[in-house]
Amino acid sequence: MDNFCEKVNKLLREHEEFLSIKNEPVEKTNGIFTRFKNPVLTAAHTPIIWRYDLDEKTNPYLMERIMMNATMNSGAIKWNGKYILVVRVEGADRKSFFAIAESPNGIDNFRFWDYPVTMPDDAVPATNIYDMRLTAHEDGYIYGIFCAERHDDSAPVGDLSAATATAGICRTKDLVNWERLPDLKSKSQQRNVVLHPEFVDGKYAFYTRPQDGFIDAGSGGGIGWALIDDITHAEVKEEIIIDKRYYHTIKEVKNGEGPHPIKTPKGWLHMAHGVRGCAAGLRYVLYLYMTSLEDPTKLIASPGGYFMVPEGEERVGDVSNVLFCNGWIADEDGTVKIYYASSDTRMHVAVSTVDQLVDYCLNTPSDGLTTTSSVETLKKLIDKNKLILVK
Ligand code: M1P
Repeated sequence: MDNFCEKVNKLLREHEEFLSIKNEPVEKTNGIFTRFKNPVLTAAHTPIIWRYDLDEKTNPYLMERIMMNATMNSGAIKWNGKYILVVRVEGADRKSFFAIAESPNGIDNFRFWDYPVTMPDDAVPATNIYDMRLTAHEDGYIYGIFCAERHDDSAPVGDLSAATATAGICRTKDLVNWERLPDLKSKSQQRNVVLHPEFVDGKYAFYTRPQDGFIDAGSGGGIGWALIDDITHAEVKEEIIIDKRYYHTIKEVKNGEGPHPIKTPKGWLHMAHGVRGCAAGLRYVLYLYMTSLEDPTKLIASPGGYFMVPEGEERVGDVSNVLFCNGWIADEDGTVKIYYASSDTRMHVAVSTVDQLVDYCLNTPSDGLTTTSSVETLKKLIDKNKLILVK
């Protein structure tokens, strides 16, 4: 075998060994969820055939021709017994695209399908698309709602950073062929839009995140809710805020719905991200909340503070100090696999159960919004524990 051929074989062999590494739970847990030692997907997990030209004539140095920068914010679904992530892959050219990775157990051995998703354009093509939330809706389709980003042509000439965020809508029955529907019409810009899995009052229901600008949530108020008459021409006519932002909390600057909520006997279980500002920049953490089964707009549990924050190497990346989750999978046995990205760079999994997450939501004290209230809450727990310890 010639030298080039040997080099290619080595590359493929080493990549396969890397993809096959078993993931292990970390021993320390807080009783709420368990993290795993290795990220489930990094840029290095993307296929060799995406990155290298394997033809000696055109790539004699066996260089990476198309570099991949990150694998992040992924939608998730269980499909034909496999754990599927619709990954936001970002190339070295800063363009994000969707690609599907599947695993037999949801915690390791994720492998990308050979080709990325070919997403049809809307009438006005987007420059960048990302952060898909997947919903297997009761109408029989799997929907993907994602952010479609375009240059803001109303910005002053020369401002090449000004952008607009709109919710793109697509659907599929096989995860291969995607039908693009018109983008969501809304008075404000929108990101972090998610489709509820059931009809509500016979309509499609969307979690929204109205925002004043591309970055600023501004007067947006928090996570919204809108009923849509026709998903093939989706328009937000009325929007109410169901999970508000508050001063001096983990979601002071902005928040956004994660994946669609999980239906539990005690209510809809939601994952979201909350953002606060500090001298180091924005800090994105994950939090949970619950809404009523009878009225999904009614908040029934709002545990105070965060559920999960960036830890260790998760804290550092392209956009540091960020955890972001737009995919989780609840298995038939009640296990929940939470797929979260750290610092806009890599994907991880954490494992919990519906029972644990619901217990966390219903029994974690809510945020009293002042130090006095937090101290009183803490004292109550200490009093209770001291009584138990003297027994
Ligand atoms: O960089 C952190 C996140 O910022 C945005 O989220 P949000 O709209 O809530 O601020 C998104 O661009 C997201 O992709 C990114 O991870």
